Amino acid sequence: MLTESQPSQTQLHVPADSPLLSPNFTFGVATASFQIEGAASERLENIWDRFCQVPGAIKDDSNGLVACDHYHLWEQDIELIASLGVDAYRFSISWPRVMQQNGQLNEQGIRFYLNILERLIAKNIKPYVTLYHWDLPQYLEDQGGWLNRDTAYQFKHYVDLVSQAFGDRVYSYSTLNEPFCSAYLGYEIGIHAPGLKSPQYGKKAAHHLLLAHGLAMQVLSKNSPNSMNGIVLNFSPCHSLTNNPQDIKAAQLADQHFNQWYIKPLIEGQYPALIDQIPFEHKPDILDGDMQIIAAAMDYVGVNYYTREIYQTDMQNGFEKVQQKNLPLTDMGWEIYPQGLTELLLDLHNTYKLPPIYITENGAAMPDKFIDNKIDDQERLSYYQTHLMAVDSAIRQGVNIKGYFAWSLMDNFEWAEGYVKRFGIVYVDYQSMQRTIKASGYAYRDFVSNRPHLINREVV
Ligand code: IFM
Repeated sequence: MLTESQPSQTQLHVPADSPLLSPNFTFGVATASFQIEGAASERLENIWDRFCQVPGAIKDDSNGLVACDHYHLWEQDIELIASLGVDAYRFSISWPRVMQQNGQLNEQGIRFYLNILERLIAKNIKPYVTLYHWDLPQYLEDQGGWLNRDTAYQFKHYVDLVSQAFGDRVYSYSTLNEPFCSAYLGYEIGIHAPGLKSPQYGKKAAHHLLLAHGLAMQVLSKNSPNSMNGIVLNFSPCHSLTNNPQDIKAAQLADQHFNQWYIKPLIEGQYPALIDQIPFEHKPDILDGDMQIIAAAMDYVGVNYYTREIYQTDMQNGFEKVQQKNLPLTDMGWEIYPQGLTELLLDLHNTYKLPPIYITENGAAMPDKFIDNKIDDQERLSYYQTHLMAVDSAIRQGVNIKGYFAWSLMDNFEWAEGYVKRFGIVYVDYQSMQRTIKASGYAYRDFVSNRPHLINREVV
């Protein structure tokens, strides 16, 4: 199922003294359950199954019923990961696959993940497990989803059972992936599942997600004290279109809403000052003790970075996103802006007392061309090159960054964009399910496999 022809390629490279070459720096690849697994009939319905049925919700009218069929092809996919020579694999657990509606474990679902964990460990690949990457069981959405405080406690229960079942097999747990996307895209502007649209919903859903994170951290510190436990957040630096003070203020406001709203409560136990400015109906329902739960100590923070955003002032909302012309863009229409990653990491480092950082996602969708059994994706390769150098630069300036994960291992279901946008360093033919390593995948493999400590180990 894996085509072997290797295209001519540019290599990834960093200076010989780069901190990225340290034996303690982890390189990995990442995926998420709904985006790759398929086998929807073997689990409970989730909010994305339902959302995919809404006409027009998904650009190509597709769904996750089969996806990359990883549920059946997991063994060859782990071979593929091993062939890339990476240290770690970040993947997510499908809550509706491992739990039944009666609150008990689904043993078949647990077995699926135990097999994966055990095979990864046997191959010396560290499992980085995400506990929630957006696929909420639909029956919980029917009870209010993340607008219902009880969902946070349901999450705690699921994490309790799953972490006991996984024992000591997991190297790192992340409670949530990108709560901003779940809350804002899912409940405020409705372009992600469950597709609700109200300015009153976003921050209420976000609070329950953050509470769920804090409750899960309590469980993990009990059930899995030896794993590294934390959360994964996405950030886009917010720049102002002009130096005009109103545009600068607009960019700062957007930053409070989209970035600081998530990291500040986690690290400092309080929301940004913006909370005093938003209308009462938009405010989250914060109960006594919530902020202490949310601010549980973490072993690391995962940072997902793709692009920056540019804002100008807007009379109605205070800020408005601007799409500038003639900027280099990925296939998602996102600006390629590697210096934004260094800037973001330095800002986080200078603003907060953070635990170590992992870059848990970084990568690009590009219009891949499959020619002569090869995908010569030089633009993606160049994206990785410049972003790796951005990480190198941040570490040299004092930021404690411990690892980097390419998003994604393979092309997959890109949410509202369906299967049209391809983020993989491995190409997936959705008819045959054949996987083909792209030029970027070969370059990533060569880069991680040729790190000095690995070469020296072979010589010895
Ligand atoms: O595909 C997604 C992933 O699920 C979460 N972070 C962003 C990626 C690209 O949009």
